[in-house]
Amino acid sequence: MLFPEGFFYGTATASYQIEGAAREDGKGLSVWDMFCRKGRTVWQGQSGDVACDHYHRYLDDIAIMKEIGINAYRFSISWPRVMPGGTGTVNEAGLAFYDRLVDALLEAGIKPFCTLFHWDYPYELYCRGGWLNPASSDWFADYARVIVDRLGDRVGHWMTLNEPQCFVLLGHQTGMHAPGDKLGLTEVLRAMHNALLAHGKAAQVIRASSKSAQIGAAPVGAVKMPAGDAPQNVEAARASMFAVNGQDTWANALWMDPMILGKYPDDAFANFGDAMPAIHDGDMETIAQPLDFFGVNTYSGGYVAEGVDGKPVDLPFPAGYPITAYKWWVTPEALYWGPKFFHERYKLPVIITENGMSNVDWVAMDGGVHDPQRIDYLRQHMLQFARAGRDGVDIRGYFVWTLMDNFEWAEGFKERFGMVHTDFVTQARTMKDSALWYKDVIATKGDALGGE
Ligand code: IFM
Repeated sequence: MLFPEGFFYGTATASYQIEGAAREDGKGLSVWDMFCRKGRTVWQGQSGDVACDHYHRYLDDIAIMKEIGINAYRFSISWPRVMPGGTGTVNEAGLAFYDRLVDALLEAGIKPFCTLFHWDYPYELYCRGGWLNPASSDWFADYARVIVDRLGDRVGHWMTLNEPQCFVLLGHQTGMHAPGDKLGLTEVLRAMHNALLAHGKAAQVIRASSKSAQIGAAPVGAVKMPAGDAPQNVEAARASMFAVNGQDTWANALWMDPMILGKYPDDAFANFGDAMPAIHDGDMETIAQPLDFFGVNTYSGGYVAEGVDGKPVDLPFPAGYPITAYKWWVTPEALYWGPKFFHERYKLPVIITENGMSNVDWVAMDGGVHDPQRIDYLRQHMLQFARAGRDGVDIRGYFVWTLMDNFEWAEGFKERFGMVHTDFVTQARTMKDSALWYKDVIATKGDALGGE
């Protein structure tokens, strides 16, 4: 068997990318609502106002998941839908939506994996300083408590933050994502520290409510792979994967070491100097709550070899190397080396909380949506993940990003990552060939993947 008994064959989505209903039932504004209105921030001026209209069509979407045979669904909660101002008043209508969603998932035999935060930050809190405000982690803990109190009797798997690297760095350093700020390093690292504190405090809230809850996060996993299996290149890739080079704020260890090992890496202090955030007594203990799994979103990796000076060097990709529609390198081995290195360092069971690709898909003359590249991409990545499992990595689940084509942030609806095609004019859903293929993979418990 390629995958262990009880393996989660899942798919993942995020609230702002699919729900729509941006102004309904008392929902508050998020930074993404505001960012999309700014103009020239998102491809073709698009927004998630309607997106996949999942808020109204969730039952149909769950029926599609059931048809595919998915046994776990990772979704996120829109914080301002539940708490329009970010703190204080709870919007019962918004909360009730997630109640219905969870009930319908369970009814369909699908385990709910709930992500507390996938980027749609309450605009009201942004106006109060957002992630730079020292109270921001407490705001998040209060919000987490509302969600856990309501859904904790039925949701067993939780992720605190989705890709904190993205919402902190793309949102506050490069300005490519909401809220669109371009702050200096000191402020950016302060936002990082507050987000990490938010993770820790939310994990405490979940644990206090249920000892058996399975808690993790879903950071970006930037994977380094050795060029060939030569031991010195494997060592170079391992070292590179956890190094903080120069001013690289994306470095894995900068985000993951605090969460799991309870400290920022030494090279972060050496490289960032006094831009590193003030660390108050107890902060690192708060951030490093015991976790039950290492969730990680991985799409691609880079090759590394040992250089002449013995240090790791990043290798360029050869001309014509495979890329996705989004122009991301196709490197299936990332799902072998990534889980292997993360498991060695953090010693937690690994769940791939996102993996997938954008493709140029449309409904063909025969009515189908033919996406052989996606099938091949998913197949190769799943096989590499299974290989990590054979090599001793405790692999627990794999979530395809994503169920259906949706709002791909600054790229609008241009990048189609779904296994299900969405017609954004009619909201018609069409299962792509990859959905039918995944159905087969799940029904055969991975056997349909064949060999490497
Ligand atoms: O669509 C995003 C998702 O929201 C976070 N991870 C990467 C995906 C593809 O870009």
